[in-house]
Amino acid sequence: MMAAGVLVTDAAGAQSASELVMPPAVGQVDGTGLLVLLPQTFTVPNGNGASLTVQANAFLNFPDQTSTATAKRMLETARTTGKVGKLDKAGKKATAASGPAPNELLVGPTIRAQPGTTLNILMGNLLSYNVNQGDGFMSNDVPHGLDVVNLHTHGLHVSPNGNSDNVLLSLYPVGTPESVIKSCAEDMGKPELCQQVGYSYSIQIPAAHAAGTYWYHTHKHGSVAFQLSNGEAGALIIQDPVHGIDSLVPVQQAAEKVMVFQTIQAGTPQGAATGAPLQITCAGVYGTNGSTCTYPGGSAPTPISNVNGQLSVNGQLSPTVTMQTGEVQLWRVVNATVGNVLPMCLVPTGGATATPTAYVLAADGVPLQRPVPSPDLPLALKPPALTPDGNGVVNNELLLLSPGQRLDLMMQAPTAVGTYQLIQPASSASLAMQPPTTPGTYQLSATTQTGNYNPPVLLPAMSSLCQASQLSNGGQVVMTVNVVQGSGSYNTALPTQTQLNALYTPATLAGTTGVPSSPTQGVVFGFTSGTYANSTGGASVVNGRPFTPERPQRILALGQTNLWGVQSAADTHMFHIHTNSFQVIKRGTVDYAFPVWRDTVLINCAPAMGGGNCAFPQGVTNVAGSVNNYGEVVQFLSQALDYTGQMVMHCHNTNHEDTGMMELVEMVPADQATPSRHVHMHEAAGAAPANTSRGPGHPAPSPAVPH
Ligand SMILES: [Cu+2]
Repeated sequence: MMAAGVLVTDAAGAQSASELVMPPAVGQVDGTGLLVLLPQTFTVPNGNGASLTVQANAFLNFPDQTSTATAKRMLETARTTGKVGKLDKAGKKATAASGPAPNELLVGPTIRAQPGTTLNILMGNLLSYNVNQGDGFMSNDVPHGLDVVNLHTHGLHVSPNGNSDNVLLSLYPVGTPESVIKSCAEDMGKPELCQQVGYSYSIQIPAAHAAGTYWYHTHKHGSVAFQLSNGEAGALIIQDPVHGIDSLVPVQQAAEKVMVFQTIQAGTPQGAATGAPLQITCAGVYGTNGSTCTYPGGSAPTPISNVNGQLSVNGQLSPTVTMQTGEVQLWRVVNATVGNVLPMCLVPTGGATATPTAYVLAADGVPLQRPVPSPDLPLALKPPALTPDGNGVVNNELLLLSPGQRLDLMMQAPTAVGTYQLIQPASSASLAMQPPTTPGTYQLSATTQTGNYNPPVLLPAMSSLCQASQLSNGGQVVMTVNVVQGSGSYNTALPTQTQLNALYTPATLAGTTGVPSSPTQGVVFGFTSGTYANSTGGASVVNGRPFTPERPQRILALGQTNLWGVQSAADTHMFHIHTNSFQVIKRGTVDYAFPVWRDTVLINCAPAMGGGNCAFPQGVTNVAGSVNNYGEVVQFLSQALDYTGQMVMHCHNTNHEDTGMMELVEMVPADQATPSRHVHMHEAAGAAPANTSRGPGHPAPSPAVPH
């Protein structure tokens, strides 16, 4: 396999100016990886125009041991003196003959680990305490604490407690007043959850852990979208040479491409000098409504114009990936965007006809297993099925890479040369629903339907997805794939489905005894401003309540099989739960052809994906008053296993998460749980409206002493 950071050359040996560069490997000192946040100025290369200069609070990348050791020293100095030194030249910059140096990319470094090992990470927060960033402010339904961080290992089945995958922890920046740390400790009830400048994580990965692509990012409630906008995310790859996809010869021989898709929402502050670096600010990320980003003791935020909304790949805009004719590459794709759904299809351009084929090895880090087809090949993604059956639902499910999700793909180039584009659709409007074709009265619910209206069409109709027309509708090119005439040796082989079926995955729940026949865990994502089922403004809530860290909002008994039913009252959401993956079995009324393990799943809402309220498509009315008119119900099976303790479930549209669309979930021993009860999917509609006021929060302490 290709090592990270190696530049790709095409058949002629010439490197494209905009060839996609891999993120570097995480820097290590004595087996401990370093993730250190520092305000930095980045050049974001643009294969389709002028590069951007962006100031971001991003992870430092380290080209060598010297720079890693330097950063560690700097972190220790900051911890003891409260002063942030400067990185020496070796620590900040490496030079390369051509193309951007790997350490200059606005993306987190890649972490790799094997099952049965411990991930030791020293996280450094060298950002500065700032009342204008809400750093001393606590509220559960407005963005705040933009310089306060922690570490989440998204998708890993590891402990959520102590110094493991604990997102209740706050790592405060340099210069945080004692009083702020103290009030954090009082709020959380545990002083150890309130740390400053540096924190050592120790995350034990079980010996039998599914191997594939995961990711890490900062997960401090109230600032996740802001931090993802700053590129505070990277790939976390679990490799298992015995039981993982890494054990398969075609995978070993394939060139590996790690692709971290991000939304770097940088813009120009009002009054900024011409040519000044773009900035990522609260107002730029969460909207220009001044009140959202005004904190006690702070001043009103500067309005931001022209916020960049284009997806970057490994910190690069519109890069190119070169493939040779017939080549099969290993693509490890991560959707680390703030909240963008990205269709994983390559669109032919410039007269090309054949299209590269994406074969799915793993979804959300777990090898995809299913009945062996003929010919014996892994599942190949196709353009969306518009009236899907079980197979079509699975295809659409995998095709629409949602925020938080990953895919491990074998990408097979056509046998002829050609150019292809990965396209970000312009807006939710371009992903509009297909209304029923026959007039009539239709009913939608979790369990019943009349007429010929079929809830599966609540999947966005997507008839224009995977077509070049997306570009004329305002879509943007995320990445170009250039297939050149092959020469020399390269991988053209694919593994088989039979081989994938022999790899390690969690034990299946579907079809086992004890599986509930109706949902035992019900979730409705919605909002509290105006009506519950309205996407405009207010707190973002789960079952009518915004997040609170004070008490668990849901209890899961260890070892109990739960059937979850999740739907949206307004807007599109992405359900994500920590610690334990789940097996998706049904969307709307359609059973999946085979269950798929995920840790994040898209929850659609008619009539459009990515926005709007769950109004029915044209001609569809709700004829039964007692049946809610929310979006489709997605059902999945899950068990809390191995770990007790508190973790979270939330929407991975991180704007929603930061404004309250999250629950504190506690996993308890089986004998301490209250009996589960069956829930009605629409019961949350009657829940009391949540408090949408910001509450008193905490008075802002005096400004930090400058250093
Ligand atoms: Cu959401």
